[in-house]
Amino acid sequence: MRFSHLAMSSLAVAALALAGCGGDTADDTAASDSTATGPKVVAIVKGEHGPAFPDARLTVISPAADEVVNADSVMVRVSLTGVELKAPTPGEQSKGINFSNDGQHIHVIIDDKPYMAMYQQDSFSVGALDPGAHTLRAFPSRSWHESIKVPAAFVAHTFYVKEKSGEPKLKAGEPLLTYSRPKGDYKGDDTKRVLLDFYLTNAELGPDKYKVVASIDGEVKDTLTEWVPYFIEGLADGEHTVSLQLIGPDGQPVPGEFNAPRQTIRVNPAETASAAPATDTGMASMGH
Ligand SMILES: [Cu+2]
Repeated sequence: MRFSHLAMSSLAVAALALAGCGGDTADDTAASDSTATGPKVVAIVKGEHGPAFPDARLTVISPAADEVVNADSVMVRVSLTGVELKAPTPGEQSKGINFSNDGQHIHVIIDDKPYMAMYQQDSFSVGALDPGAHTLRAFPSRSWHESIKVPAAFVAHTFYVKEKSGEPKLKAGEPLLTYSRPKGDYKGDDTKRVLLDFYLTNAELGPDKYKVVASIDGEVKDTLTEWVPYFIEGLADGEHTVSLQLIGPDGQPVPGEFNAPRQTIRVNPAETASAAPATDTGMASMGH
């Protein structure tokens, strides 16, 4: 037992060493087929749905649709049933991916920013926002940040700060792609399998239907035709951009403010490194 354990450890160390050296050239990521699995090849691997929450239902009480908020700090208040906030999701320890020690939570997205994690139903501040129109999107997630893909648990609407000005960016009934993960910083073992997860509204994925093209560091990695969680493997240390593009059944990009989201993440950032890009700060530090 002892020897085999040691052998496994050595292998793991060797794999880490391989992953750590070289591989900075963009060219070695050209293999987009998932059969290539060297440590330097970035691949997107299809995952399985986590435990189901068929009764999940989320209502955003405030800011309500079209509400004009007259406060310096916007407070979010929701009603969530069918998902217990702060409870661990069964299986979180064995998935080998990052999860929140604080359990199940709600992903709250303002405009096109990275989500903020909300662990309570009220008194959640999303900070100060510019006057005018904003978009709020919210949905519950398992402790490992996989969205609960139940239509009644997803909310998206426009609200206003201080004044009813600006053009609402959400169009009712139109296909909507909502980026959720990956987000922020990943460290240690959490870097081996990084959850790629999004929410889809008014669009069904399929080979002859809508699709999501996923790119990493500007290179197309996969065309996703199933609405399931995915995992990114083989990410080298450093900063990476993850971008998604919703494609219509006609093969063309789907118009819409939110249908080509992009976020920057960091893998094993040096402790002394400067903060992530401005769009990510604050959100990332609010954690999980
Ligand atoms: Cu989360």
